Amino acid sequence: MSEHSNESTIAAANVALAHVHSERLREALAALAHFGARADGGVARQTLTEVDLQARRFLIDRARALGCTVEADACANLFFRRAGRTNQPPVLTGSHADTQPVGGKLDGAYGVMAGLEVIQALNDAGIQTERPIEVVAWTNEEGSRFGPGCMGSSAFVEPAKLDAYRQVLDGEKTSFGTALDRALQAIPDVPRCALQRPMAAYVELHIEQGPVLERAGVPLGVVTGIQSVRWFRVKVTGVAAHAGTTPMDVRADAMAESIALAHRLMAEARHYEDRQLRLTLGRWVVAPNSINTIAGDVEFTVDMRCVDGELLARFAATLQEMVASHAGRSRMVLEPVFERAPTHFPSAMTALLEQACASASARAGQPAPLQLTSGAFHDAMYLAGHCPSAMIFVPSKQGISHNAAEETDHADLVLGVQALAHAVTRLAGA
Ligand code: HGY
Ligand code: MN
Ligand code: MN
Repeated sequence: MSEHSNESTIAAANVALAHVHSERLREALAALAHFGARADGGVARQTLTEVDLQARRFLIDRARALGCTVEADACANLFFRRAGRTNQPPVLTGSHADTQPVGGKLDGAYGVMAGLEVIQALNDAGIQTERPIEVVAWTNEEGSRFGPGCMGSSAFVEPAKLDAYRQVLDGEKTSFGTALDRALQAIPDVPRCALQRPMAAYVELHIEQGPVLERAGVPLGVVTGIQSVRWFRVKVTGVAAHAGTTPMDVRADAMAESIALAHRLMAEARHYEDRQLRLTLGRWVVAPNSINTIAGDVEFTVDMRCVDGELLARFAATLQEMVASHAGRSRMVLEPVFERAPTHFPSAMTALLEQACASASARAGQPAPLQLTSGAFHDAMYLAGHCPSAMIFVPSKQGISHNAAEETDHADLVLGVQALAHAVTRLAGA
């Protein structure tokens, strides 16, 4: 990793840090949150929906107003580029602009707007870096409308994945490929760039989405890695029948048999709570979904995570065994959706972020940064396989995220962007 420790670069990094503008950041976050704004203060901006396309246009216009050139790759990842003195592989920062169905204003959006704020700070400071700097808005990090998550970043790193992603259908039977083509057609003024372009390094700034930093009273976290994750769909096919006339002993009740499996799985997960295994059965689709008809079809999702990748593999095997040995009248099928082993960021990157966070914290009279592992997955888990990568976290109030109430103190948001400005300037060289 080519990081620059010469005097002039460190001086420039501190100047860039000092040019981060608090009220400009506040306005930028509010402006992006407008797209898909909900009455409860949350944001509904699922990937490649109309409001997401409008938000993309907003980001393109805003980046161009900062003097950036804009490109999009075949997975509609948007890249906002600030030229450097040379055309060496750029330093990449950014995150995702898509949200959960009921998301907050900051998950992903913060990292994208922080990257644009770093560019504005460098512009204001009149700093020209050696390497170009690019800010990325990844497509479909959340994986809620189209599974799996991180389609944009994983296709960027492993282009062979894109063909299969294009076939994935959402709940309205729209394919990801159709939505993707529509998104690319909506930006005819944005030239195409290749997937898998060489990058010098990747730094992602994100909210923690958990309670660790807030409990520690520390405003900045250096993320050393991301826990492993596996997603599955369970499809249970029974026989829809009359709720009143059908005796219990002849039913092929897809809901009763799904609930039985869910209970067994939750009970099994409780054996590993001390090992930080986490299990979520977040989405249930029931047909015909009527109060007085026995469920004929149930599909539910399984999200399992653990810092210990081997333990997670054993737990996944337990689920597979439970489904394989299912003896009810309904048919039960288990479909893997995606899996990612634990991610470990290189110590050279975490050390550089540690210095950047320490500079920002010291300047603000705040405690030194904390090192932690991310419970949430992020695009950085794929970029780590492409270039030296790492992440910076700021606290989430009460650890809440994937919820309209998601919030972070503005002073902490500013501190995170200052640390990012320092780190990106160091990596790009000045
Ligand atoms: O699910 C996740 O961990 C991410 O927030 N999409
Ligand atoms: Mn996120
Ligand atoms: Mn998220």
